[in-house]
Amino acid sequence: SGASRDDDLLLPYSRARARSARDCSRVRAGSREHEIWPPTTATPGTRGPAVRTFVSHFADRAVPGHLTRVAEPLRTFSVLEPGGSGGCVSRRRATVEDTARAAGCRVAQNGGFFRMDTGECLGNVVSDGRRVSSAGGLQNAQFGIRRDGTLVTGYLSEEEVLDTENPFVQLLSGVVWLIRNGSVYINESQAAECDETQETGSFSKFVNVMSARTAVGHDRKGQLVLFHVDGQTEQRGINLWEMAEFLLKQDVVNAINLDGGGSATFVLNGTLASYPSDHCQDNMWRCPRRVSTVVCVHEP
Ligand code: M6P
Repeated sequence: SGASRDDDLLLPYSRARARSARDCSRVRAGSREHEIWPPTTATPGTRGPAVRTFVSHFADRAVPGHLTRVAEPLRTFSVLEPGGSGGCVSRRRATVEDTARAAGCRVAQNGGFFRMDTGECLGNVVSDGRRVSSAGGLQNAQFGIRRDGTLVTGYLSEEEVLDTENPFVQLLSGVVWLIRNGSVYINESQAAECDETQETGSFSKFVNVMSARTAVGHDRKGQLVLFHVDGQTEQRGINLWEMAEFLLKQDVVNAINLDGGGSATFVLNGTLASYPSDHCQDNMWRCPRRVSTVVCVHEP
């Protein structure tokens, strides 16, 4: 949202990416490209999420954010609907604080994309074993946990999402598979994914513009990793390349980009701990946007 078309022409890349019919086609059956990571048990003595606060330099800009690692995500990580159970079907929007407080999250961030005008949850949403929204096989980056604790990152057909042998207990959709098996996967994502899921502007702008950003993935120890940086579209923050580089240095093996911009929100123990870019009704102040799904780290 808020993207000016003219700005795109000033950027050093082509805005006019030819849209192939495949981008937003729906893949119902068969197998799509994705990575799986086997379940791991936490080393004894690991307690709760490890939250790190940083102010890091990205091309000389100091950008604040948080990196959170979660051991045993199967027991402590949930995708939550906005305002709790039933939020997607009723197209509810809620602040991350409201959703996180009601669920007792120790750490919470905004999650999946949504339609800014209707509040509709976009993509796949499986929340604590309940499938509450469907991507219908649309190709966007997915991150999920299966019943046995297997971490899944990448693309999934509708059939794979609906698997009953080892079903997803948590699943959400992003836009752009940032890191695949230890390598940056942004160019491939731009060629393969449906960019109608984001409202920032052209797919190139979405990838390359400075903004507040969030991501989810996992590291080489099988810990779930949440990432957040503050920003304001076109003024502050980082682009997707910078986010992927940062995550690679943190030993992240697979990660997807979640909603950013005015949606980017970090909540610690129920309290807002980020500087959102959305304006309040009084333009003097900034207010956390009411968003769609939330990624939550809670007690086992
Ligand atoms: C809307 C308002 C602004 C916000 C802008 C950009 O105009 O909500 O407060 O800054 O959108 O939002 P985003 O960075 O999420 O695209």
